[in-house]
Amino acid sequence: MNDPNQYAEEYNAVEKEPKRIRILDSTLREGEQHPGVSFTIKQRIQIAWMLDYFGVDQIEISPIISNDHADATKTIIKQGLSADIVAHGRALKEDIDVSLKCDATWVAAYLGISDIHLKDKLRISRDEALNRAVKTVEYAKSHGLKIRFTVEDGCRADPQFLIKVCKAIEEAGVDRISLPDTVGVLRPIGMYNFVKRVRSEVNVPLDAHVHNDIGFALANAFAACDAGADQIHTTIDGIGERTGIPSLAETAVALAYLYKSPNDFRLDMLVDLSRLIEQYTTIKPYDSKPIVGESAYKHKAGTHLAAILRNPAAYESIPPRTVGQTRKVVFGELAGKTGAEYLMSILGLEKNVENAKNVANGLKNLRMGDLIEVPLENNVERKINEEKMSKGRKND
Ligand code: HCA
Ligand code: CU
Repeated sequence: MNDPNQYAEEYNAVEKEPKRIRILDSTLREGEQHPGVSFTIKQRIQIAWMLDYFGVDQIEISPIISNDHADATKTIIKQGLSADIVAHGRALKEDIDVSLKCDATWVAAYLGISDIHLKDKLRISRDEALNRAVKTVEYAKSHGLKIRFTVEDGCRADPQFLIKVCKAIEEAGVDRISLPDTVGVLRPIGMYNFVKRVRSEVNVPLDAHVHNDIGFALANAFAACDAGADQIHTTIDGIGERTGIPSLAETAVALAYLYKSPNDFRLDMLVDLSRLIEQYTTIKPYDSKPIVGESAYKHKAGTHLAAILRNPAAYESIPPRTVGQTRKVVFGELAGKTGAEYLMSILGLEKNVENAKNVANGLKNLRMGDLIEVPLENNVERKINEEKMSKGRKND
């Protein structure tokens, strides 16, 4: 049999050479903007270590929030991790100075450029904003820093002004530009057009920072990459302001499996990373959350059970172990005869078609939903497969 995903992969393979998309993880900055989330210095350091070991390209943290944050930033920078540590702040000299005090080599500065941000938040004119953006980049460059500039709320800004700002900061030597959908109002093709517009006018590498207010964050991040961005902002479990941004797990798995981006991520850490954040925030990812949710690898319907007992790929896109998950079989009212047989084999009961039918009926009549959950490990899987093969397919 062919690779079960072969034809699907042919639909996905739109580019000749997959390009490498980078990840900036902002759990320590955007993530801390999620209601109820505040890490201790120690936790921030541990999260940074784990993110670095996982293999993200950049880790963002905001030293300007408090002395604690500055301490954490300084300590993390001292560790000499492989990932760049990006110190995030407003487009102000004083914020760059805080980052310099932390010995940052990479900084990010953000400035709202939409009319609503200029008028009702910053109370400055377009010219003042343009000037502030250029001055901030020049200031950072004069201190030997690498700087990313975020044109906050950029997709709601007058496109001509957006391009004017991007060109001016490129001229001033900016190293990256972050193009955000700050309030989550773009559909994927809209994000594509937004990024394409900037891409056609400047050569600076582009980041995609997209909010999930309507649930389009992940799709928009990848639409941005199709239009020329080469770095996606994520947080562990997608936590962030309001409904957050793309989750690290979903982004990294999509990059590896759907986009074939040549990264070197330790995907099997994804569940542990999620559990760590759950422990530090007490926010449990919802049950059906992709990759890390409790139900992401549970199989319940009898027809599904019957198929995955023969070949899990029938109902799984990627094997659970690759992301640090465990496959589970749920025995409930839907388990059917195959499920009942499997349950009996686990309990050490002799195989018997009549009894299996009775057990299946019993499960049905109990009507208690998910009665029992059992991890279906690979060795069990192998045993079942061997058994099946030796007996032929007479029960199919
Ligand atoms: C913020 C705004 C920001 C910045 C994004 C970025 C946004 O909360 O400070 O710096 O890339 O969503 O626009 O998170
Ligand atoms: Cu944001």
